[in-house]
Amino acid sequence: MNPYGAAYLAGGRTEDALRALAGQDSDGDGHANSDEIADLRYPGDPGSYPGLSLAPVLTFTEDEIRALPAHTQFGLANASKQQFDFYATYTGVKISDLLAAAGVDLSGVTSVDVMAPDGYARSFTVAQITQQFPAHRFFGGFGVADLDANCAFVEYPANTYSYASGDFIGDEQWHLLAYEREGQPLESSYLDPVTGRVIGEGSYRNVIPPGATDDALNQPDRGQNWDISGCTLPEWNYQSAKDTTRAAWSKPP
Ligand SMILES: [Ca+2]
Ligand SMILES: [Ca+2]
Repeated sequence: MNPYGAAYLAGGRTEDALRALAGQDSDGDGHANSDEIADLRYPGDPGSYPGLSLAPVLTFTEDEIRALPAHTQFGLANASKQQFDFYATYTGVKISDLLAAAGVDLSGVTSVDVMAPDGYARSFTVAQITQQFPAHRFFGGFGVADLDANCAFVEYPANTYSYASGDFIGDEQWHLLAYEREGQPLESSYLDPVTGRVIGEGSYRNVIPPGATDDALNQPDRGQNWDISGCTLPEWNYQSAKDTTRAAWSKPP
């Protein structure tokens, strides 16, 4: 967490906390937080401050995004903050196609950063944007029917029933800006005024394929922030696995 976020957290994450921080210089770059925000700079990043030249902003409308070549892929979506990973079919535009349409020259670029209004932010290498991901396998046996409601950690929609565990998933896997799931537009997100959280999946989702030639890395894994105390299946050591790597999620022999 950056120093501005830490100060906001310490202040109680309220509007009063924001006001109290306005005149402070949380990141120590010599500029008050309110001045940085007013000039579209990051109050938690000393490398960003008023006076720097701004990067150009290009805006795509939904119609423009949908006019680009569409790609559809079925695959595993790993969720880290909820109980269930899931398999789904997403349709969208390859991020590489989007950048090409925007005329972005990727030569010499060191990372492509994705940010979303809910606070999601992640950096990707150019290869993770421009190259097809390795094929991955379907993994069954992690659903409610197999492990019961407390222990399950994968949702299997009906269109996964034709897959056997271990099957290679045929679709090309690409890094997508998705706008449809199972052929339906993603529902628009909204700000929940009670929790202050952004709820929902859409209107767009950054879909990152599992993306490894190592099958262990392509397996679903239990969300690390999910309370698993209700799971009592003896053959699964959930509590210890929770504290180790995702590779520990293989069922014991
Ligand atoms: Ca500052
Ligand atoms: Ca700053």
